Amino acid sequence: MSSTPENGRTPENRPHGASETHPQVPRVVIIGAGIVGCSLADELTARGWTDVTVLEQGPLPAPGGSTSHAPGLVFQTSPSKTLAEFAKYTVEKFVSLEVDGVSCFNQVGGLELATTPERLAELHRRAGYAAAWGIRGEVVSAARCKELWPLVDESVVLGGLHTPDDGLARALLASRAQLERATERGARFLERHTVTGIEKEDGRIKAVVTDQGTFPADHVVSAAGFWGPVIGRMAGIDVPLQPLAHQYARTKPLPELGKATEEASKPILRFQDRDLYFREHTDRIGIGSYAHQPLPVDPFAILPYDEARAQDMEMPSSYPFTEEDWAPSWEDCRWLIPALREAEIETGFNGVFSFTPDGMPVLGESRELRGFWLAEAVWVTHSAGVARAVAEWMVDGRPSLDLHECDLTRFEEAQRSPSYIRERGSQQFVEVYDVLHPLQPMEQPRPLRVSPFYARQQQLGAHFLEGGGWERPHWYEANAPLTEGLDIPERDPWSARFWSPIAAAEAKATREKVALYDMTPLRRLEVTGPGALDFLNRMTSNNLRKKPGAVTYTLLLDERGGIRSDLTVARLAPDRFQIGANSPADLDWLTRHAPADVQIRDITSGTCCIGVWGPLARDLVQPLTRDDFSHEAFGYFRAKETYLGHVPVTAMRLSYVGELGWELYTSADLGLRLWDTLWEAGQDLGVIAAGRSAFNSLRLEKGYRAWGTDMTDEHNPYEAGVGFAVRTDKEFVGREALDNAPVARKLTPLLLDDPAAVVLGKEPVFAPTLGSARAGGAPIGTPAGYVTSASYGYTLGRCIAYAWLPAELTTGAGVHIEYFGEKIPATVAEEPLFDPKMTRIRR
Ligand code: FAD
Ligand code: THG
Repeated sequence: MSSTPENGRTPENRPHGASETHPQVPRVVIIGAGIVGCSLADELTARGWTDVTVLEQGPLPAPGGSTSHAPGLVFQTSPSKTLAEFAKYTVEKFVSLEVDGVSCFNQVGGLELATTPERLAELHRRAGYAAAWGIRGEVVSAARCKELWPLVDESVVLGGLHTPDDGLARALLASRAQLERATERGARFLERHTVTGIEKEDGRIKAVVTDQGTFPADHVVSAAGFWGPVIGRMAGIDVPLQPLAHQYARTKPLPELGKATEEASKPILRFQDRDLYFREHTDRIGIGSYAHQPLPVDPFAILPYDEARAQDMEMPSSYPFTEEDWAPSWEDCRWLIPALREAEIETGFNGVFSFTPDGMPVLGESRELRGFWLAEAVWVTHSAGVARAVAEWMVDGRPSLDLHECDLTRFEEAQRSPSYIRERGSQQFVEVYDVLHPLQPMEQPRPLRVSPFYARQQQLGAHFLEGGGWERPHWYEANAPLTEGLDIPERDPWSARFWSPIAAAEAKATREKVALYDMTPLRRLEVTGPGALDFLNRMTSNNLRKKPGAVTYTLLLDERGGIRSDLTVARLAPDRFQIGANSPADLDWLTRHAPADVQIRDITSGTCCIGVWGPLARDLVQPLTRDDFSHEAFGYFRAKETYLGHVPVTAMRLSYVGELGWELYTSADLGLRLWDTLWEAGQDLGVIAAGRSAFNSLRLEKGYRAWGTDMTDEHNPYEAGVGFAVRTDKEFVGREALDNAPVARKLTPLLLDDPAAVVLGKEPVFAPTLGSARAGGAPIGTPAGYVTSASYGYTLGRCIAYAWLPAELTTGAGVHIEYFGEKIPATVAEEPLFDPKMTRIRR
């Protein structure tokens, strides 16, 4: 078997045994021959993993899952770069696939319509995503929309987003093409094989049991679509998805379509203002609606294929059409497309597919059951991209794209309850076409997780947003009086949402006095045991071989030198470390690699943290303790276990906001007492509570990266600007890859030229083509990259935007950021933008 430590597999998680016929390749069983199962078989066999068995309960090639009736609209544009990349690959692949001379993709283009000013603005924003992720698209006039879709009533349309490379996937044809290609390479597809059980041994997958016999396997991938939870239960693994029915109908032949000969020639059409989409079916129109009430389906109650057929259902995933749910949508269709006023619906059904709590797929290998993979909750649109990523992950140990938004580990325990998954999944259905602000929190179920200071935060008028299930204060109404006299530029209505000028006052108070920040949601891991130091030193890039009391900023890299996370590691005792981490994937990654003499525990729940930061932080804390908190006795990036008043704390002298101060950790039961102790001690100093809005501004002024937003495993430390945390003179995972790490692009700080302008993140950045002639002033140029994080820098009086841009763009270079279709001038700046000499922190 070709797995080596280089591909992320330690000896303990290597697949046991190789197949008898192919001693070199592992045995893979894929459950489900929908578009995902077929694509995955193709991608795996293309990579030489040819011992692939696909088990499908229904008859091939249309086994009765979601793929069997998907109308196949592929709109590539998404706020998520990862989803956009999946979709781009799906289009690229399906365009080149054909069966009997018929292409698997009909590239008719895409058109999204606006009938309200809000939607038109949103389409400009979506055009920005398209430009940022490299998808062709432009906002066009109502007249152009009419040209593209003559049946649309031009008088109600304000404009549209035209994306010429979108189109229709022929999902069943693409399944067949990939099935056939995989079969030629050695894969077998077994129809009418219903999986009934999963056999495991020592935490590893062993075999898949079906009604036709047992199939031994080294790797099993559940590509069972909305049956995922059923397969998951057999494996003892939660699969956080909710199946919901969605209405799709076709009209009778429509004379107004003219003499249609092709299956479709007009762009696929979206009318998001009424939760509708349209496509042609030769002389008919097909219409899908998300406007109806959510119709959740119990995945455990879905009928087997033959029983469904016997009950007059076309297939298990297709429920009878409910007229009453359709009626309002039909009115909306007739409003937009007058030709439908005389038309009738010929057929319709309520088709089932998967919704997750955050709308993203669920991908990856289970840590509890090694060799058991999920590739679930995937649209046709993303299917080939997902299949490629999962195949790379299985074969090479790592996907080439950043998948953290799709990682099965991403849900916290509190986000895995059946009721959470049902509620959130249904909400995703409702919101599928809504105009969503990037900061907009979910509304239910809340509050879910709160810190011990929650009651105090409420008393101070905290405005909470939600993240990872946590209630997080963004600013406090109690600080409103501090805005008096501040010169804060007015904002446009969009960027003014989920924002308050109070954030500016909180930032100022942090720079000038002292503020308390609730850092409880910051993930904390405890690593203990005799092997802990060696283990962490091997897993991360910086030198951790320091005396107890040291805190180190360090990076978790993968074998290719990509940044999996950035951590602070505090050595609290010779064999005991506390890690400040990012996503749940950090725990997963470390646990997978940990030897037997190292224990890792997530201690986030049950503990809490307050950041006390600002020039007066020492004046606040020192009187509360007998320990010496002077700069000499308690240096920067040092940790101490001590008492503040009655409260035992672990104090760490570091600050993500770039001011003097400490992170103070204690157990949850003592949290409120800690807050009250600090609050009381700070009264004479003018202490305030400050929220994440100020926090994000202050950290960007210091240039501190946020993992997952500014940098991911697609980036190496040098291009991300965190090379200072890499010690090339020691051995660690990813070390070798760094010797040839490219730095063609860089995470680049930009300052917007206009002090009143703001952007929010994910906007495209235009730069003049390097070396091009510059006639007639500064040209806008072409999309050269995209913004990661942005925030107004209140201390600087300018909006800061970090962006991935070509490394040739050096300080002073002029660029443009597109915000709602407008090109906003910005300039490459020198970092850090604030306190480059670190005089505020190191004193
Ligand atoms: P499926 O196609 O459901 O395949 C899973 C397979 O697993 C099934 O064939 C099933 O029989 C098999 N299976 C399950 N349990 C077992 C078992 N125990 N043993 C053996 N086999 C098992 N997406 C788009 O991108 N664009 C669209 O326009 C679009 N429109 C849609 C319209 C409707 C009405 C619906 C319902 C869905 C639509 N989708 C669309 C979503 C899309 O169809 C699905 O997301 C996609 O087809 C899922 O593919 P899959 O391979 O994961 O699942
Ligand atoms: N606090 C703690 N752990 C954390 C974070 C935190 N872990 C995850 C995430 N946040 C890590 N991110 C950073 C980023 C920057 C710094 C700390 C954590 C930082 N950097 C200094 C600098 O770049 O100048 C010091 C670096 C050094 O001296 O090596 O402070 O917020 N506990």
